[in-house]
Amino acid sequence: MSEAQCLFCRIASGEIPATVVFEDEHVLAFRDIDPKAPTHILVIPRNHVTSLATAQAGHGDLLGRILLTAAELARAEGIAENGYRTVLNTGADGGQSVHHLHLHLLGGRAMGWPPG
Ligand code: DGP
Repeated sequence: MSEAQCLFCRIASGEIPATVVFEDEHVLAFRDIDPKAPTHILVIPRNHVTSLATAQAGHGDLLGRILLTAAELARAEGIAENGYRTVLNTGADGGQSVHHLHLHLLGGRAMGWPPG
């Protein structure tokens, strides 16, 4: 799929609307359209990276920004004290359905383990 057709690239460009909760020049965070917990936010890089499997050493700073954005949003959502789950689904067996790297921030309820 070309980046022009990528769903999350289109959300990052503003072409497709989303409930954006944070954005800067590097990352965008918006509410998942099909939430699996009271708080379910996706944190994505603005520029296209297909998955963690295709990330390069040069993406290290960006990946750190994504994680730290999730931690900051957890505080803002009031879920940091009780805890939360951060998930990067990667590839077919990982359950990745949108092929633009995204970190799920899930919280507001107790999570089970192991995941399905
Ligand atoms: P994954 O299965 O890990 O690739 O997660 C993709 C997530 O993206 C899934 O939880 C649903 C969400 N999603 C899919 N399409 C849209 C959309 O158009 N808008 C928003 N906000 N979320 C979407």
